[in-house]
Amino acid sequence: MSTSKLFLCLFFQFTFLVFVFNPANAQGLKVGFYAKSCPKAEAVVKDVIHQVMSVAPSLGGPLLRMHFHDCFVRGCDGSLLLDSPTKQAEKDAIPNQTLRGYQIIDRVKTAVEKACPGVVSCADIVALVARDVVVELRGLSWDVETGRRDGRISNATETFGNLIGPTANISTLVNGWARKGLSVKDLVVLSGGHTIGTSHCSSFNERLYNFTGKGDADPRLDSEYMEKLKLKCKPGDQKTLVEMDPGSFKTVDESYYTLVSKRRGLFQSDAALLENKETRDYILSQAGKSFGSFFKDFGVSMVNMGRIEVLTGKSGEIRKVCSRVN
Ligand code: HEM
Ligand SMILES: *[C@@H]1O[C@H](CO)[C@@H](O)[C@H](O)[C@H]1NC(C)=O
Ligand SMILES: *[C@@H]1O[C@H](CO)[C@@H](O)[C@H](O)[C@H]1NC(C)=O
Ligand SMILES: *[C@@H]1O[C@H](CO)[C@@H](O)[C@H](O)[C@H]1NC(C)=O
Ligand SMILES: CC(=O)N[C@H]1CO[C@H](CO)[C@@H](O)[C@@H]1O
Repeated sequence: MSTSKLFLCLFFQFTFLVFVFNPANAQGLKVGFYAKSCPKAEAVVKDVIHQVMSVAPSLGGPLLRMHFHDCFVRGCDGSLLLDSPTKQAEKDAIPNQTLRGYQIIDRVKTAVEKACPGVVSCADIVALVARDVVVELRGLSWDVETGRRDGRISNATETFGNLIGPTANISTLVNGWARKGLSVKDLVVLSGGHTIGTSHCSSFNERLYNFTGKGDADPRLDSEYMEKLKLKCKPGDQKTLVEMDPGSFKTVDESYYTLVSKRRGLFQSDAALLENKETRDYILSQAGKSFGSFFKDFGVSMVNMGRIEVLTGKSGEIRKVCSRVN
């Protein structure tokens, strides 16, 4: 074999290997996207989140939820983080009024910018932060795909119809998730995010006091649990916070499924998961199991969610400051 032939052969073998083993997915994301351009990126994020969570673990809930709200409106492009002088950005829309923790994302961004200016997107920071808070709250880690770029548009109106509210029934939930390329399994697994965090009474008050507009209660809610909730949430209460997974709202565990199986899910959208065979079977399979598949499933579904309508390659930009476009 001549040298040139040998080279050609090696070249083909090499391209073949790259082709087969390049871990980039169809959307252009891959695990370790910053390995060369900013090798410290993930460690810096983890470090800041570790510090934050050691003093304020209750920020875990809103920081996990942030990735969900970002991804469902205009894809995981950091558009949720943009400020609007006229209050018409995603973060100004009603479902976002209960979000918080933007200052933590800014803090992470500042630290990352210090290590490698202009390299790491805000959209990726939100995805990495979601993983790191779950790990801090004793969940299982997963590899986060990175390479997202930041969008330049944020529009409050787009929040409606894309983000599904807590009164949604099972068909609205399944269809809404399918529109984002997510499966019924992703729906039931990611609803398990409600194993941490708190909710305002206003997000479920009608289930206690005015379910069909006739001063009645939601019959799907366990009556003993309802009485407990009524002690905390008075009619019309907009402000009080309740733990979504009482007793372990700062721990990622399977108890969300135990609660839902006992008709103690907080939202109608949680209760609705008992009304579809696949979601119901999953709930029953995890309820009461301290080492069920949920822990691993969660990472898999988070990766799926993190792929929604992403901007990669030359689209979008790498924002310098997460709350405004460059
Ligand atoms: C299935 C559709 C979903 C609906 C209808 C829904 C709805 C809600 C609502 C109404 C709240 C309470 C907000 C408040 O009153 O303060 C909440 C909180 C929360 N949600 Fe969801 N959610 C859904 C899916 C998800 C997903 C996919 C995740 C993440 C994987 C998630 C994570 C959270 C977390 C962590 C909180 C607590 C936030 C805090 O502590 O401030 N949710 N959700
Ligand atoms: C925001 O989105 C709505 C609904 O898609 C659209 O009608 C409106 O023109 C958009 N606003 C801006 C400022 O782009
Ligand atoms: C679910 O809710 C949607 C929207 O509110 C409604 O159009 C639909 O009829 C409901 N489906 C069921 C099965 O109740
Ligand atoms: C219950 O809902 C109905 C219909 O939406 C409304 O007219 C009524 O004022 C509500 N009652 C209370 C106590 O909020
Ligand atoms: C956290 C945050 O930015 N919340 C905003 C949500 O939207 C309302 C208005 O619609 C703002 O007042 C909040 O500041």
